Amino acid sequence: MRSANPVAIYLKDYQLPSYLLESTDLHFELYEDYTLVHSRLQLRRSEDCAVDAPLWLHGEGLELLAVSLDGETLPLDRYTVTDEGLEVASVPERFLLECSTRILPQENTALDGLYKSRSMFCTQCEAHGFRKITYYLDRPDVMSVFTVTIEADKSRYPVLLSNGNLKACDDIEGGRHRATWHDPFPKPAYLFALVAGDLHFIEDAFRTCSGRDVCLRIYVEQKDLGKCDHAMRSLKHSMRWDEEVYGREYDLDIFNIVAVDDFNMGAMENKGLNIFNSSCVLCSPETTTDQGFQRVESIVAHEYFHNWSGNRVTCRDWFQLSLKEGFTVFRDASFSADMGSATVRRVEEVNVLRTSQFAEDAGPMAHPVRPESVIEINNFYTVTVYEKGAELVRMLHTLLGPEAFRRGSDLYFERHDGQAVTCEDFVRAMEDASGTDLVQFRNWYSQAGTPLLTVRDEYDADAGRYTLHVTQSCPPTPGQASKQPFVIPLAMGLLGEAGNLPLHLANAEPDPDTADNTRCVLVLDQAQQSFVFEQVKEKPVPSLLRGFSAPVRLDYGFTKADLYALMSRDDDGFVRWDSAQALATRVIQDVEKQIQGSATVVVDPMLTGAWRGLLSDESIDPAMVAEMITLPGENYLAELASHTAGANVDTIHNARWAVQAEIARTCSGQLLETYHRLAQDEPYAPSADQVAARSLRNTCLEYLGCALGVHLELALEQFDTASNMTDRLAALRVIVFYGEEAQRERALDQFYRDWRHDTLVINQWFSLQAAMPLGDTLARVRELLLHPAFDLRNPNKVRALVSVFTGQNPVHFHRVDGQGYQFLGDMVAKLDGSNPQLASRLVVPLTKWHNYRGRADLMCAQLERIALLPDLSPDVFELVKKSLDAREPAQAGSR
Ligand code: B3K
Ligand code: ZN
Repeated sequence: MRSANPVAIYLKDYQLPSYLLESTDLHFELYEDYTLVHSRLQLRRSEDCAVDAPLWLHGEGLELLAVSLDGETLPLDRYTVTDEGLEVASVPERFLLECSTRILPQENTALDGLYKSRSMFCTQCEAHGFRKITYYLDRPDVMSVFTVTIEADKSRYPVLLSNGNLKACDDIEGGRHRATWHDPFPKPAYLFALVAGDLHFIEDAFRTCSGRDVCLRIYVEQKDLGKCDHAMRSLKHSMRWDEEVYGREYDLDIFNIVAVDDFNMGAMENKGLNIFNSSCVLCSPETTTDQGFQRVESIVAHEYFHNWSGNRVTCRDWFQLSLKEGFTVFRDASFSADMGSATVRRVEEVNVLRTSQFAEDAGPMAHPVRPESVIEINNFYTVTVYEKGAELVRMLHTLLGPEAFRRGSDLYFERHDGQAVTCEDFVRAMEDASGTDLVQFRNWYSQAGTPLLTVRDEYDADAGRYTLHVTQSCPPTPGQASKQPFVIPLAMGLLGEAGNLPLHLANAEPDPDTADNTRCVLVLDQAQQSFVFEQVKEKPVPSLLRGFSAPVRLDYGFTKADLYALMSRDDDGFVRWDSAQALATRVIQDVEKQIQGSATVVVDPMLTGAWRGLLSDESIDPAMVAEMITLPGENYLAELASHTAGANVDTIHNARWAVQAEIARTCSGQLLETYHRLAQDEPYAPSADQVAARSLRNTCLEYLGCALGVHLELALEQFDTASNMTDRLAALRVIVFYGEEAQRERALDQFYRDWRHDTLVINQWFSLQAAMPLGDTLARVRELLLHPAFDLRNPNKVRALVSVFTGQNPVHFHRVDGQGYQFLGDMVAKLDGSNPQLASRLVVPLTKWHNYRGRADLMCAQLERIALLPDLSPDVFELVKKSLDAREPAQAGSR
């Protein structure tokens, strides 16, 4: 690794800012080969700061042209410029600092700061992008009122946007024009945004609860104007929902969204000017799947909700990132649950948690929801900070109840409006508003790792007494050898022969708020606890962790018969799904053992019988049936195996495949019947009913296609006749995954010819090929890198091809010859110099080396190779270093 290792910064070293900004005036002159940025910063020494404290401004990659203080050019001996910023010695208590810098947005391939996406200028400043624009106090606890003037060529860049309200616009000489924007809300620099381009918009209006009219606009390229309606509808639903559910009203007179093609993530919540990856805005039935529609709805909502949880109340420092992200993910998840099927949404969330977050928590990058040290903050926009962070807020909601939770959020917003605060402030507001002691709950913020609940039970038939013994533990994680107990809400019920039993918990008052006495929430807060239920007339099956009430793993020792009972009869939709998954997991694991022992493969008929029952039960929401009969994914099965002997990807793949084929064979009658029954002829709508029907129908199609291609003609026909992308892509997937080579190639060619004009659709075409189980997929992926539609500078394309291959095609990525790892090493080497954030995301699959039996050495060899790359970015350095450090000497070489 390079000698000057990047250093870590620590939460414990936080210090208040020495200087504050009263106002920020920026003037941008945009040209084709450079941009000039003139800043006027009105600064003031903060109260507790020493009189002789120098002023330090962040700045990276800037060419300083001029700097003056209170109108006087600063002599050279008054300031120092380094790679990281500008220091000015002996400044007065209050002063105006003016800087002019030159930057090169057209050469900015990192997509951080001001850059060009195709022909337009745009910005991305979170977390540290603003310091690449001008010298500044680029930290979230320094907030300032911004006035921004943008000047550019009028014909190339007719639209000039920044945060807040438009104050003036006029033409100037040389075919140029300028616009001035003013944002009255003080904000940290990470929420600054600028856009200049040849953009067109759709417009709508929203009347807020207090009767103010807000102008809503979505700016896109002219060709995409027809694909903005769903995003606009989603925005209006979000605005109304935040008023109704959280009492939050929008504050400016305009709200703008701009779509850009080159963007490192989904979207960014800049004040009044959200910038979106075009893949998270543009939708049409012809080009976008149901999943795509849902993604747009939830991301639009997420960014909108940040206006309160993030912008009005922001983070004191980046260690507090989950303060805004965890809370906002919880808010967007509740919104999505209200817009569609709540249980299906919950299932999707839990799949992400169990597959990605649990794996992160068990690996070298494990960190608490509020990390204590960080080398590169961009590496901490993780499933732990986002999704586990949201689970923490959800647990607070469960523990306090909806009313007290709402009092808590009201108090939080009221108390901290306009401030930069900490996770502690959030919890304290919840505590103060509810009167609940949350001291121990705070362990969730400071301790990493996924807790394990071990549950055992006893039934005394004579006494009618049922006892649950619950033990909680949490495995060690880097830097945290032992853990204190967590506060864990365990939502549960007891299932009897005829349904859920009434609960009589010994030593507990019945909860007056719940009319339903068959469910309760046990609050675990010790390493070991027992709960006694009286008047239990029959031996029940416990229905545990209902709704996934806490982000934990559960070990109870269910028999297959228990799981079958729960999946068929429990009241809780989540538990029914979870039990179906657990049953399928057991059966797949049985088959894994048979394959390993070279025994004949026998798929337990209990599973196929259960699947037949689900397919025939028209009383269940088809979307739920689809989720229930979809077998657990290979990555999830690998994550489970990592807690025992370690994953063998080939055995997992073959076992899963064998079970899928057996279901297809034994349920073909029900699958066919369901497929035909759910055909729709009304025009496409992304409505819950239609989405549910398509989801189950296409799940059936996949089963039908996988059984040796017997029913492939259904997929071929659906591919030709589909009227929407959901059905077309589902059919293409079946043809490509299970068809013969000629059928597969013909369909792929056809799809490419039909959609070559639409880059977002072609990304799906790349992804499908990257995920192909048959053939030499790696060779295909390498070839596709050279395809004219591929572009290494566009993160969407890199993710569509490379990340889908490394993340969703375990069998080919984990090839026994290590070629998959070598390929990833090559890609990281290629991308690290141009886009470190993207490169560091790509590395993640290699950091999971400890999960894969027999492959760890090969995976680590690539990590070592990457470590030796010259000028490695801090982003990639941090991941690689932490992964290699986690390798114990005894393990090296033995795997
Ligand atoms: N806040 C942004 C993420 C910024 C990522 C910077 N590397 C999007 C979001 O979570 O809403
Ligand atoms: Zn966010």
